[in-house]
Amino acid sequence: MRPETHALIVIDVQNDFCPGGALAVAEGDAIIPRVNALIDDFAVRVLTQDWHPANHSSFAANHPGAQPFSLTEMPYGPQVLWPAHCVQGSQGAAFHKDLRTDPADLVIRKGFRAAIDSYSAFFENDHKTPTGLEGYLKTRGVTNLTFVGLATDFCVAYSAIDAAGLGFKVTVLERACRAIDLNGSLADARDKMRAAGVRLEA
Ligand code: VGL
Ligand code: ZN
Repeated sequence: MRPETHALIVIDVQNDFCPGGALAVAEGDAIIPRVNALIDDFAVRVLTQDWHPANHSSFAANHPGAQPFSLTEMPYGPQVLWPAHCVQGSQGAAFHKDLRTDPADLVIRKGFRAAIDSYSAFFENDHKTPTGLEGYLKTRGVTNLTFVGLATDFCVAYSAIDAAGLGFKVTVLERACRAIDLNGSLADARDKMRAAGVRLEA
């Protein structure tokens, strides 16, 4: 068991990001046995849950004429338009049934404001509005974070980069992550994580 200064952050292991889901990540469910084993190994465990209202501005369907996976410009910068996913209270937003959720200390929801997306567990996509997770972890004395989950190149990468910027020592355990990989987004995210001081562990 790792010390109380080390937290496992499990990003978005939800039905919509697993095969058959609305924004399925290839082999998204394949990581679950590894994630469950890690949950036993860490004393501090946090789960994140992507949690959007049906009118969320990141959904292509809410932009007349826009195709899923196209880019748009939001007041806070460029934003990918996604298929509708992780709608609050839907089966797609629920955690995968095989994920061991009972041992979680905290479940933090993100993306609940219609006008702004939130990939990161720490800040919304304006890189300013906090989710509160920094305060939770720091007031508990946590210094080291290990990230696993979905998807490597979006919510995992944004969370890991923000965490490094907040002064945490950060590892992304890639074998317990899977990527969307949209137009080279995985290679790009790996470069940016390394540049931010995130340790990538196979
Ligand atoms: C995610 C796209 C949209 C993720 C969430 O969990 O990586 N990606 N919403
Ligand atoms: Zn989302």
